[in-house]
Amino acid sequence: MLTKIKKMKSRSLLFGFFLVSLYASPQAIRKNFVFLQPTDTGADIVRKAAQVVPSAQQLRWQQLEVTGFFHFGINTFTGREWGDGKEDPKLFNPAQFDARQWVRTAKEAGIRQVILTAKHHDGFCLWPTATTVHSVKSSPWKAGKGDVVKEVAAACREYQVGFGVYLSPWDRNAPVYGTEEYNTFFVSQLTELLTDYGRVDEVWFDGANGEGPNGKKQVYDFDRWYRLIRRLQPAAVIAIMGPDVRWVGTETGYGREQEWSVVPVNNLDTKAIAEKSQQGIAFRPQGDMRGDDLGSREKIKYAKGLAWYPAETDVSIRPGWFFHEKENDKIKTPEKLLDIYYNSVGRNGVLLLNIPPDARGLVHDSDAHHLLVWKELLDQTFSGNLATGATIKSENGRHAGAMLDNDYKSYWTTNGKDTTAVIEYMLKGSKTFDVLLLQENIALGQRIEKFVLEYQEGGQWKKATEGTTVGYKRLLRFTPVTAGKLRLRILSSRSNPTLSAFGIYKQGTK
Ligand code: FUL
Repeated sequence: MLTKIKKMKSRSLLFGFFLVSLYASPQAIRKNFVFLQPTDTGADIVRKAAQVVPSAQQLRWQQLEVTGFFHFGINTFTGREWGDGKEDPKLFNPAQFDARQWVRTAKEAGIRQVILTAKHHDGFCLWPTATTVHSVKSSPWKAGKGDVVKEVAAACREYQVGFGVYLSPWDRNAPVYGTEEYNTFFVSQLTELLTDYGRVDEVWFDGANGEGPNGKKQVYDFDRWYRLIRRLQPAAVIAIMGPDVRWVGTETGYGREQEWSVVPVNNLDTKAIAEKSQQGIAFRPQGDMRGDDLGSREKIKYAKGLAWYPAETDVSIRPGWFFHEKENDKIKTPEKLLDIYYNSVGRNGVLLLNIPPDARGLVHDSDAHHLLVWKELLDQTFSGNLATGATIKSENGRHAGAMLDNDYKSYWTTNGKDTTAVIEYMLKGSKTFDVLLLQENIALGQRIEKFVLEYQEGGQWKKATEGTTVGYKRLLRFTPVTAGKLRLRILSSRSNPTLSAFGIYKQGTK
């Protein structure tokens, strides 16, 4: 518990510094950050907020929706969650290791990208690095000739699943940890990972550090690391202690009810941006990333700048991040995973679900089973949109059909400067449903602030559900409703609202 609290503290301290990347393309007009001026009125700020858009990497990442984590390493063999770096590499010996089974299982569960813990806090490297002997090279596994990173990367290519690496900044084994030399050591490790294994889609930097009061203090040269990543893997997003993706703030799998991808940053520095933009790297603003509300009008009104910094919701399928035999009966049920899905993906976040392979080097059967049943539950609900074929009436809007065409890029929006709208749907007959799906076209920003879904019964409009933010995806569950006529009222938006998708579904029916 104490370690957890320490960890949270150090993490939130580190979270005081979060970062914003510059838009890669120099021609791009819209950016993923904006400065606010002291002379800006409330209306100016709201307008500017609506113009902040994701970078190309951020947009691609958001559309993945469900991603996976593989926590695997020396802890898998010691039963610990945080190794101390003194473990004997000889303990590492996954006799039935099969990276293809991991990735195949993930893919079957609907996971579109996975991140491997190439090095956790214990410093043990899952690839035969030249930087230390504390690696698979010193283990009996494949007589020291194995390479977990290589096999996972190859399996990802085979199954067309994105590939990411977790490289823990905190290293309890490296003798140079706590000195400037560590930054160079870390750069060498990153360079190996980013050059020897093909395309890398995500680099995950953990904020955890449990050194305690007498522990080693390390100043991480994040700027140097980001520069390297941008140069070697320009398509990758840098997550958590990085400029592109923000930690949602908990490890429960539940995001915020109101989740804004545009959040305030309070130390945007024009000079630093001008210098660093030439090198095409990231800059480092500050702000709180853990409150209940990060981006409402109230929150952005005193900001110095705003940035697109979307939430990643990480959670483990088991109580721990690493595999422990004794937790085999504590695997999250498919129903729990479903609830997590609604509260992460359905709340404008990307789900990062951890599936820790066991000491054999395989995803355990029970985890695999829960994942597959979870996927089935999702498919049962989401494979058929009950609004398909509806006739849509939107007096002050255009391209209404785009909401139902299964093409994210096409979208409905309002005419002129209208920020509110009423959209009516005449369904193809009467339908029973209990889930609403909405998607804004975030390539144009996140705008919707308040909406209500109503249905007609006996000539009266009745409320089915309501919400605040939408963002990339919003899912809401409610008591089943049977109706043939619906209307969505957008009550407030920061600029012309957009909708790429509108869906209604009945839980548990194909
Ligand atoms: C935390 C780490 O301390 C855990 O071990 C795990 O890797 C989790 C995803 O992040 O900060």
